Formats: sequence, structure tokens, C-alpha cells
Amino acid sequence: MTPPSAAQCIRTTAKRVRASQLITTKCIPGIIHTRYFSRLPCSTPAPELNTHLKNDGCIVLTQMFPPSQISLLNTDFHQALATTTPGRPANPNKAPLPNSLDAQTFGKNTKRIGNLINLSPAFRDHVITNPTLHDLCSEIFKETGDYWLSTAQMIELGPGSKAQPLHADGAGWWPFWTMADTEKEGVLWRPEYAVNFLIAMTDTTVDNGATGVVRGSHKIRYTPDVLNNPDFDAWKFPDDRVEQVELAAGDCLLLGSRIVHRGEENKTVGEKRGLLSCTVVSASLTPDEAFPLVMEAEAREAVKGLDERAKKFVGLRDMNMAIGEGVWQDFRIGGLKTCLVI
Ligand SMILES: O=C(O)CCC(=O)C(=O)O
Ligand SMILES: [Fe+2]
Repeated sequence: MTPPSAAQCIRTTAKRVRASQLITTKCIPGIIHTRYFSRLPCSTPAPELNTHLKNDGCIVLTQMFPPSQISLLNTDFHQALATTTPGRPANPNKAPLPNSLDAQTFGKNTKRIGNLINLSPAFRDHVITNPTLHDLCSEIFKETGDYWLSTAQMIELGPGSKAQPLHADGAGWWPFWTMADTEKEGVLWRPEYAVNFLIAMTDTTVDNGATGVVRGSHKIRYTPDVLNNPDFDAWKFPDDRVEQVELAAGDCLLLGSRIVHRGEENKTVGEKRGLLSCTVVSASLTPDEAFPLVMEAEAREAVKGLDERAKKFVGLRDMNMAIGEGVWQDFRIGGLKTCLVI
């Protein structure tokens, strides 16, 4: 199938928003949203973690980050959040969404910041180097090749913010809408191309807005006519199908590209729920943030001391794909590694 044109992509996004508007976010009293998906320690072998991710659409990695690293990250993030306006996307250059959807999507009292590569030394030292993240991504993306960071955003969900519209994160890239479902040895084969590591910076609870997930929604089959369907309703689920996944600070809820989910309502009076979202995509796709171009002198100097995986993760190395000659290549002798001197 021909990939959609830019105009089609824009229309798709608009439809996504329209569909999201139809979702009921009313809370039904008495329903307890505390069932759990697989909760596995980071010492679990990556192939096993990946099997759970494929089967369930998401998993919890327990204590992926120790308290000392969470504390350093929070110190950096709080400083940046102090001067951030709530109810806006992480990219301050973005125009507001149509029909005043900003508050509904980004949370009326929720702050989001991107540009963490420049804003946070702890993010550079401890997140882009995290061994579990890399071991698992190597396994998840091995069907297509290398992977890189698309965007990292700190989300501080403030009291009074309502639930987000239900959505699947992979929908930001064309394979979500157009990739055919293929059977391989009797099993549905869909190479994963985008995942979101939602890392808890505070404990997340049912009351303060722990992420809600729709069990089984990663198996929805989207038909090609979805691109032309103004009544798209695949993400409309009643509230009792949305299970909140509580996390302790340092845990990570890892979402596959197709699982339907949302940030939930923060019903507390004064608690802020902190979640660091790191979206990782196949290197065959374009990331949200242009890390190699936006890295300022301090960040550039700091990443020089990081390992090769971390450098590749933020676009400072040539990318190899399972099929084809590679992407993001430097054809000069030695490639990006030699020519960038980073
Ligand atoms: O805040 C959350 O719990 C989830 C956020 C999210 O799903 C998103 O922004 O894509
Ligand atoms: Fe999401």
C-alpha cells in the first residue's frame, strides 16, 4: 500500500481528535480500576519481557530506576517545570489544537516539558544510558533494525486535570494506519516500530491519575478505510474497560504502539503525579525531536562521555536496518562516528 501523503496524515490526526471527542470520560462510581498487567523485574531476560509485551500490549518493569536516580531526575525536572505553563504540549512552538482541545489532551493543570537532552544532566546520565531500556529495545526492534529516541517528555499531572482522550501512541506514524496484518506461521505478524516507556517519577495511584489501559486493545484490526472514515470509533471504550496501572516511583509502564490508553483524572487536592514519557521508534521512522541538531554545547560535551548505544540513541551514529543499506548515514570515510568527533 502507498504510504499516506502529508495531507492524508494531517486529516488522520484531525480525525483522531474528532474520534477522541466522542469518548466518555465520566467516572463510574464503584468501579475499581486496579487490575494489573505483568509486573516483571528488569533482571528478566529481554526476550521474555518482549513476549509479555507482545501478548499483553504493555508490561510493568519494576524498579527500572533506583531512588537515587529518580531523585536527581526530579531535581532537574522541577527546576524546568517551575517556569512552564500548564495545559500545553511539550513543544512550545506548536499552535493550540483545534476546538480548544489543548486542555483535554494535555491536561488543564498538567505541565509537559520536552528538550530534556538540554535541560537535564540526570536524563543524559541515567535515562539514555539505561541498560534495561537498551537491551529491551534491541530485542523489540530487531525485526526492523536500529532504534532511536523520538521524544522524552516530563508530564506533571496536576490536581483537577481530567482524563485524556483514549488513544494509541503508534498512531503518530503511518505504519499504524497502513501496515497490513500478516500471518507468519499461523501467528499475526506486526513488527513493533514504536514503544513508550512511562517512567514513574512519583508513585502513581488511582486517585492521582495512574495511566489507564484497555486490555486487549492492541489486537484491534484497523481496516485501510480508516483513513477515510470520519466516524472512526475504534478507541471508544466504556470506563469500566480502562484499567489503571499503579506504579511506585522508579517503575516503568512500557506501552506497545497499539495499546489504547490515557492519562487519567487527578482527583486529589494537592498531589502532583510525575511521569517521564520516553518514546522510542524504529530508526526507519523520523523521531519527534531532532536531537543531533538541537543539542547545545553543554549537552554535546556531556554525551561525549556516554557509551556508543546512548550516542546512537540520540542520532549521533549511522543507523543499520534489517533490510536495506541503512539510514541516517554519513557517506564520508568513517561515517558519523568519525566525522562528528563525539
Ligand atoms: O499521562 C499519562 O499517564 C499518559 C500520557 C500519554 O499517554 C501520552 O501523552 O501519550
Ligand atoms: Fe499516550
